[in-house]
Parts: sequence; structure tokens; C-alpha cells
Amino acid sequence: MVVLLAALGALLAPAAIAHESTPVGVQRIEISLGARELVLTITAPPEGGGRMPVVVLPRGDAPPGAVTLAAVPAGGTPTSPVTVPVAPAGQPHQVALDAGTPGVWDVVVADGTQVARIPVTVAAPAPTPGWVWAVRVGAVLGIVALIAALALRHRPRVAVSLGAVAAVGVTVAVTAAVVAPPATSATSAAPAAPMPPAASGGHAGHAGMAMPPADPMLPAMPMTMPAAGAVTVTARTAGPATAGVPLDLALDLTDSSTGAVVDDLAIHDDALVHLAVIGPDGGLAHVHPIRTAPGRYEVRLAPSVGGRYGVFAEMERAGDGGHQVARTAVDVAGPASTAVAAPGPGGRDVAGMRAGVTASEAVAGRPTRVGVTFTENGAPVTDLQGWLGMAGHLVLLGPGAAGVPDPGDPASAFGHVHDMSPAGPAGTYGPEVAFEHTFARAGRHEVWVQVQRDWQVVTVPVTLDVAPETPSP
Ligand SMILES: [Cu+2]
Repeated sequence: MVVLLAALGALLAPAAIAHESTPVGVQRIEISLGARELVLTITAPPEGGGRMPVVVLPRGDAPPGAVTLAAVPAGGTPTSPVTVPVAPAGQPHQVALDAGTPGVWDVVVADGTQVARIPVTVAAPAPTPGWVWAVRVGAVLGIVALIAALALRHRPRVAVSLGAVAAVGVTVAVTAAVVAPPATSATSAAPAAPMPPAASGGHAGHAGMAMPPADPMLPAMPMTMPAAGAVTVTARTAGPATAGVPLDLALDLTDSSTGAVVDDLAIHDDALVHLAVIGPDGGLAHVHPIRTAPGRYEVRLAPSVGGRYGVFAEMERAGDGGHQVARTAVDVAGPASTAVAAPGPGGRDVAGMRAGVTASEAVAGRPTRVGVTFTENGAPVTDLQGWLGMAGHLVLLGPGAAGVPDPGDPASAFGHVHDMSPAGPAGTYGPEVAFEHTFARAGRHEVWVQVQRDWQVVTVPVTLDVAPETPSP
């Protein structure tokens, strides 16, 4: 009898592990909160909710001060936020927030003026499989009936009936346990899908036609994806924008086909929205607006000259995976720019370093390689930190109607290219970052190469003249 009870106890064990929760992911997101650049690493709580560790890493100028963090149900107001120092740059601080129930939560980051809300979904625990219930019910029934039968053994007829019930219960439990699927597939959410071919640098990411081998156990990729709604970005300012005055820019995201508010952005390259703001002086601000409400993003800019600024928002919608750029413009009052165009390929001094820019012959329609090699006092720089998950970024603006790059002219094409080279043994990059890009149009282009060193983004502007494609002989 003891053996039988032990066996029943063992059968109950799978029910206990069925609720074991698994961590569902870590995401990194960069935000421009006022004058601060913060990198947050958010570890999602286990299924069902719980502790949510968040690491706050200040980068950029990192003015002294602190921000507060809290986790609240989406749209809620924090009641007991945690204060975190955000200086100096490169000094991380970890806090443990609590997201106690499944659903959509906001990680709220506030600096006393601005409030960022980063949505985090806390997964619900997987429902208990039917076989677990069969084991539980069968085992409990078996144990109870067995104990009752033993207690009533002075009434043989009743005891025999209870014994029969116990046998049925044990049979149900044993059968359910035997036919149960292996524990791994019953307790984890889903088998890991095979990774698609990595889009690592070069042309690999552009081939596009290679499909991973079909796996009958995975949902089939539909052959025709529904066209994702393109996002329209509407820029608003509280008042007239003036050069030399900090400018709070609000961006409202709507679906261009339905007009509905767009609030399903996925984090890509460590941000929800990558915003390039290009001024009439050829200056580039590459910032990451904070989400302040569903479909609304805000960022503080520092326009230095008057004129029309081009605003380029790069986004990916969840479930779609497609990368898109929405553009708009903002007019700033003030003296016009007197800046001259950036130099072409060659050497120039930037951020205490020497940046040597090379470009292969740039011809429209053909791959062009742009490289920048950094040296310091003649020695190669090998401590570039990478930024937004990669070695370097190249932002480009093509010629407008007047034949030169014009950020306010929709005819000026915008582009963003990555250097996806692997990091060196120390996790750093350098001395060279390089980019390959096929310019669609001939004419004068402005490109900005961006790397990170000492927690500061270093931007190297380059003027590049692209020759027209020569007709094939
Ligand atoms: Cu970005």
C-alpha cells in the first residue's frame, strides 16, 4: 500500500513542474529623455508576472541628476517610483521593478519634466494541459478511495467497492501520465524556431529570396503577407520654433490607410523610433524619442539655425517586421545657415581623433564602399564601443530638386546603412568602420558616419558626389 501511495505521489509530480515559469526575454532600448541619453536593459518578468530588473546606463553628456522608474499597468500613474542616479556616463544602475500580473505594463522613466512610457508585455502562464488534470484527479480519487477502503475494511462490501474506485483512479492517472507528451513540450511555450539566415553585413541581407527549409512542425509562412500599414508621422511643436531655443517636438503616429493611432511599434536596433533630424546647415541629430502616450513620441531638439529641418522616423511595426521611414519637416525661425558643405573623402579631425574617409568610385546603381579609419596621435583607435547593437551607422541624404541635398525637399532621398562587422575580442570596434551601399541616383549626397567612443556619439559628415550610371556597351 505504501508503494501504491508513493507511486501516486510520483504521478502528481509532473503537475508541479507544469507551472515552472521560464524567462521570456531581455530587451535593450535607448531613449532620449530631455537632454539625457539612456540605455535601458529590461528583463521581462516570468510568465504570470513578478520581478522585472531594469538596468539604466547613461551615455552622452550625462548631466548630473536622477530619474525615477516604475512599472505600472499600461497608462497608469506610478505610486512609489524608484530613484536612479544617471551620471556619470557609462555607470550602470540596476533596479528591480514589479509587474505582478499578466498584461501590458509601462516601464515609466521620468526626469521631473518628461515622462517616457515603454510598453512591456507580461505573458500569461500557459494553461495546464488536460493530461495533468487527468493525473491529478485520478491520483486524488485513487488515494481518497484507498484510504476510505482501508478505514471501512470491517464492511467488506463497501471496502471492495471503494477499492474498485481506487483502481479506476490509479488507472486513469497512470494512463494519462504514460500518454502525456514529453515534459519539455508540455511546459515550455513553444519550440525555438530555427533562425533565418543572418543578415550580417555585405549583401547577405539583401538576397531576400532564400527561404529556410520547411519544417512541418512550425506554422507555415504565408506566401502573401498582408501589406503592413505605412505610418504617417505628424510633427507638432508647442509654439513657433526658434533657433537657439530648445525645441520640444511631438510626433503623432497614425496608419496612413486607416487613420488609426499606431501603437504597435517593435523595438528594432535598440529603439522604438530612430529619429534623424537634419538641419539646413547639414547638422544631423540622431535621437530616440520617448513614447509618452499611445502613438505619441516626444523629443527635445536644439536647432542652431533657421530654416526647414527634415525629420525622418525609422520604425518597425510588431508582427510585420518591415522597416519603414516616415518623413516630415519642421520650420525654425532664425538666421540662415552660413555653414559650408562637409569635405569629401580624405582626412579630418573629429572628437580628438583623425578620421580618414575613403570611398570607392561612387556610381549610381553600383555598390559603393565608404570606409572611415580612426587614429589618435597616429595610433589606430580600437576602442570604439559600437552603438545600437552595431559597429557603426551611415545616414545619407540624396540630392533634391536643386541638385544638392535638401532635408526639407521630399525629393532628397534618405537612407541608413549599418556596419554589422563583429566586435573584436574586447567587445570593441575599430580602427575602421565600413559600409556598402548602392546609391540609386547620381548627384551630390551628404553622408554622416556615426560611431560611439567614451559613451559619446562621434559623427563624421562627408560630401559624396555620385556619378551617373554609364550605359552598358
Ligand atoms: Cu537610432
